[in-house]
Amino acid sequence: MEKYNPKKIEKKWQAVWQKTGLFKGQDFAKKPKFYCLDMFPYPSGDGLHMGHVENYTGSDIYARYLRMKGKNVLHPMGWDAFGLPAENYAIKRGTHPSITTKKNIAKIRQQIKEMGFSYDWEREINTTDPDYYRWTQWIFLLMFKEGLACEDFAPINWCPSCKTGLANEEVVDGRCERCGALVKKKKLKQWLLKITAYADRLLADLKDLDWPENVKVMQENWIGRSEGSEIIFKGIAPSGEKIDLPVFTTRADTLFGATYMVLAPEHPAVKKLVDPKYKTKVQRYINQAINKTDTERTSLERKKTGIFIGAMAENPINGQKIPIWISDYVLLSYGTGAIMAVPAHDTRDFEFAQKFNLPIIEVVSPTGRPCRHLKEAYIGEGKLINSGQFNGLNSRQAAKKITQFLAKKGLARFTVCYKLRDWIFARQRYWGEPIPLVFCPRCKNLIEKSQFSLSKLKKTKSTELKIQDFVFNLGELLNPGWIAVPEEDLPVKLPEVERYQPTGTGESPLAAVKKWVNTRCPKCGGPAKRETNTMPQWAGSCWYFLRYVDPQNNQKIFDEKKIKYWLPVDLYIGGVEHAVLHLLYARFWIKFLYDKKVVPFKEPFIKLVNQGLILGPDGQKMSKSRGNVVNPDNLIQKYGADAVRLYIMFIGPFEEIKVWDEKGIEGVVRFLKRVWNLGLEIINLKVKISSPEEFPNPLREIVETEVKRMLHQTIKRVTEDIETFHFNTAIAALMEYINYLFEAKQKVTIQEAPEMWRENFEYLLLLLAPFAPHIAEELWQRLGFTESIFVHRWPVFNPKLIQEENVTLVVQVNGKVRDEILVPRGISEKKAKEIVKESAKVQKYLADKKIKKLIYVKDKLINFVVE
Ligand code: ANZ
Ligand code: ZN
Repeated sequence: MEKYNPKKIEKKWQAVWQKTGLFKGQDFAKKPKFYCLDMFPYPSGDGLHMGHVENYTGSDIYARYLRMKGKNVLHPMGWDAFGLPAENYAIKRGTHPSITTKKNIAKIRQQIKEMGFSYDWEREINTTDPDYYRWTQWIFLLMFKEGLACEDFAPINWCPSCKTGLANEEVVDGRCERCGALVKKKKLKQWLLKITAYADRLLADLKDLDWPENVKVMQENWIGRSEGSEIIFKGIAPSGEKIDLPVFTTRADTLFGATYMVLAPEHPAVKKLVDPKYKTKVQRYINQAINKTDTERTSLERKKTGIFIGAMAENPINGQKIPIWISDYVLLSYGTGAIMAVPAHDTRDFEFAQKFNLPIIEVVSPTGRPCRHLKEAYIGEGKLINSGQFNGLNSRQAAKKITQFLAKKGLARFTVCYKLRDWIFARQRYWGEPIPLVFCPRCKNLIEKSQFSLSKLKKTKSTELKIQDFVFNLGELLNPGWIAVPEEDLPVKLPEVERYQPTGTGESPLAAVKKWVNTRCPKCGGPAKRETNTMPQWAGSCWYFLRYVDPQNNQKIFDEKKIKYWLPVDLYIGGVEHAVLHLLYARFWIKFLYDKKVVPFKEPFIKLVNQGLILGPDGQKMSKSRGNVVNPDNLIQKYGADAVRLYIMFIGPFEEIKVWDEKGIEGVVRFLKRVWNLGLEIINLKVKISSPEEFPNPLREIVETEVKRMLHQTIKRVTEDIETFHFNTAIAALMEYINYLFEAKQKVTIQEAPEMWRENFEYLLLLLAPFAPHIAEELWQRLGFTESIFVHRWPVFNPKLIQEENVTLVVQVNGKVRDEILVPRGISEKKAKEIVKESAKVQKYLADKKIKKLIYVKDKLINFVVE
């Protein structure tokens, strides 16, 4: 018999599917639409890794399943090709990133095609294509014109190895998310996108999303909303002048316990307050602190450092004078950059007070009585003590009352703080979208001389202002000199350069391309210079899922009708590592585009599923340096794509961590061979349809019903398991089913009942098709079907047919058999008792008798012991 040979069939079907356009999403089709999206890969030089294979196999099963369920499925693929990973790879190779990127894309595309994924390739996009990034720039300008992009000179995260600034989201435990180098602080000119303006909505709308709980929690924590109070302390300068020092606290109830204040070292008030005698020492401390990253500064393990600045502050609640310190554990960028320190009730303050011998006053007690010797901060809530008129109140009431009390004097207010910072949106690197702005000194002059004011502009409800002959948008007014490139001049193309390596000076390599940099101001025509920073790698992925619906449109970003038909994304599958990067940024852009009426929905991804990490055979994270990376190419070569697909789904639950074990793949291959062999047996049977009379077989009827029941149970299991992403158990069900068929074949041969066998086998193929599409399609068409198996409808199970079978229960009274009754399998003792008592034969022996004891052996026997 012909052997199962995936090499022979897989390529063939991939070509046929492609040619017949089987997986095209049909714009505006009447069928219900389903947008099934994968996180698109960046084209790394190492090609596809197992995480991709897992991700894309899962979504492919789902997409193929939904098509068979009658949905119009959009399932596209593209390349996230700008950014650090692609560029770092090119630098290492010494080859221009535009070349390596093209090569890497070609390689990954081929690997993906070899896996037989059902993408609609006509919709392929590439974020480095000028026809694509034209629209990335267009969205950026939309934000700029709304005043959501601002130039800033604050110290930012700087990766000394990648030689670029990084967003906070790209710094993980103080290290560069890409290369792992320790991140430093560096003062640089930056573009910020005001994601903080959307903090509340990004938080509130999480509740409507069908996302894994842990991802929602990560976003929640990242946004970090804190309700509290701002309370104004008065700092006393050496001159005697009093300076307002607002603090942010979530525990206004502890105000009487504030025994000192701490300002962030870079706090602007420090200069005014510092006692001249302390100046040199203070300056030395400040210089040290500003080079440290926020993570380093706030790390709980680090020993606290700090210094008294020689000035006192007044506590507004009781006028008490307390010393003012500076310490790097207070961050300038959070709250007000200053805190009231309450060592009795805050762990960090406690440690600090102990180290520097500062007083500790207990003001909250769980019992309402003071605890004489505090060994650590009591951070819980309780009753107020040592707090004047507020004694006896519980913490929450007290926080409210104290804030209200001070608010009357204008010394406090309720407020909300966020951990979320604005998105640092400029990279000093070559391989990214150019930021479509130019700097014009003449326009800068015009704007600055005009003395325009934002509040006046707001009153006119306009975001534009005419100054002399020129109309400036809000972005231009807020960033004097920066002029938006007109829409019709987009894209601002990335110039071809020979030197693309980062300079490390804080300037992008583009700055050296004088011919490109020097240009004319689109507004006044004067000499101007282009912005030379590029966008971060996350820009292109903020909106790529919109472009898939209309990838070739060269008039508009997309056709609104297509967006309305396909979006939002119904299912998004990808790795959990994007929980606060890509997924937060994309939500932000969509909310902005919604506000601008560019898209008609507020959230891009309705349902999110994260595939679980696949560990190397050694149980460690797969990495090149560990040498435990499994290469999909070799596996496809050796076993075929269907086997790889099945295996990677079979090793464990889709959403959980799994360990790679190549031995398991043999089992999957055995399964495919059994399917193949059974199929050929059925297909090759050349006899005419036989009648039951021809082969009298007493088992035939029983086997037929049993096989049918098993089939319908399998349909139910596989369907439900696909719906819930339990692909591993779906495959297990298919394996059990085929084993069952092989057993049944011993009882009733294919020759004896060719019709039954054929029918059952057709169902098996339909159920197998989403998982192992090539073998299913091959056998399907060999069975004589002329249309693809994927246009055939998904089987529906008949609930009547899978009902649990009945068993015969032997009924005894005092050990004597009185009846045998058919009952559903597995019923409880109580239920059995009820059913059995109905029997007249049994009733006779039980009438008026008291039951002393009941013995029940499930599915077998019930024995009443009566007096
Ligand atoms: C007094 C106090 C007493 C505080 C107490 C806590 C416990 P979350 O919940 O994270 O918002 N804080 C405020 N601004 C800070 C800054 N810029 N750098 C470092 N720490 C800062 O934390 C709010 C609390 O963190 C605030 O409440 C403040 O300490 C501190 F028993 O104020 B608390
Ligand atoms: Zn100008």
